[in-house]
Amino acid sequence: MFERHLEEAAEVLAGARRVAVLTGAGISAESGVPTFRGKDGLWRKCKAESLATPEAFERDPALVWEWYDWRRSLIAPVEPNAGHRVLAGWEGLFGDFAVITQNVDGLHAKAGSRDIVELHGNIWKLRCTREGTVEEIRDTPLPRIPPICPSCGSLFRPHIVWFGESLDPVVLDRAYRISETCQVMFVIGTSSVVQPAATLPLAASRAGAKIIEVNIEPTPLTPQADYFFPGKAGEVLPALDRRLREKRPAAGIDRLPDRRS
Ligand code: BJW
Repeated sequence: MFERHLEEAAEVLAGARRVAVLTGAGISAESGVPTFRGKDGLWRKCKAESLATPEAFERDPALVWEWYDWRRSLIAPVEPNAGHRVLAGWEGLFGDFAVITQNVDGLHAKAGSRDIVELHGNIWKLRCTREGTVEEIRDTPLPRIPPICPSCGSLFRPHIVWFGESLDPVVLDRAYRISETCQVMFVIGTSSVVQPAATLPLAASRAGAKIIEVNIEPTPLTPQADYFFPGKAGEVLPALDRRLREKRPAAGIDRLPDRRS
């Protein structure tokens, strides 16, 4: 069954020109980055509301910054895994190919993906709470907690979307545009419970895209997916990649003009 579905999904992919991917924490799990939910998830050890909300930051900015410093120290030595690398390799295979990620770890870019939509921000960036200017974080741990904007003296905050905050409308618009114009959408390693990200595959499906889900366990999206591959992203994606590349000459995947721009 798994093998037959793999073959079918590779066939669907081989015939597609516009492919989108939505990723979540599960794709980075095999690199050693903890997920949020589940038995070893971050929210098991600390409450999301006490760290990942604007109210938590207002209450205790130093505590929130220490938590992000700790997370950066976990992520800094980590390398992308086979799942990230397959997606980076697919960028050259299709006319349109974009990775929409909920992850803030920067591993898709480290693997070589270039067209990345970061829905929830980036843990390697900070933003001035007054001026809104965004800067890269170069030092881990930070030399001063909480960090202060050198230009206006206000607090810097992590460039991350917390619960109760709206996503950047430009970023979200692009994510919807990609979702609504793709022919195939992969949904990889996300529990599909956080909005509005969880709506993107539904928008893609409504617009006629095939949905291919890869996760170690079923999610609320699974009943609506055309294919569900139960397994690790770092194993399923390379298996699919092998089949796709066998079909590629016959399927005639070309670089076609980008219809999205
Ligand atoms: C593997 C694997 C392997 C493991 N291979 N797979 C009621 C209805 C609708 C919406 C809301 C509602 N109540 C509140 C809301 C809004 C809220 C929301 O959706 N809450 C839900 C939890 C109910 N959303 C928001 O607040 C968003 N803003 C917004 O909606 O604004 C308007 C609004 C505000 C308020 C009310 C209503 C509207 C903002 C969301 C920001 C999310 N931010 C976070 C944390 C900050 C980032 C950080 O510090 O890192 O982003 S939350 C956290 O969840 C993080 C993630 O990006 C996000 C998604 O998690 P993800 O990636 O799915 O990870 P997990 O851990 O959940 O799942 C991992 C999966 O991988 C699992 O399925 C595993 O099985 C799998 N897996 N190993 C493949 N090897």
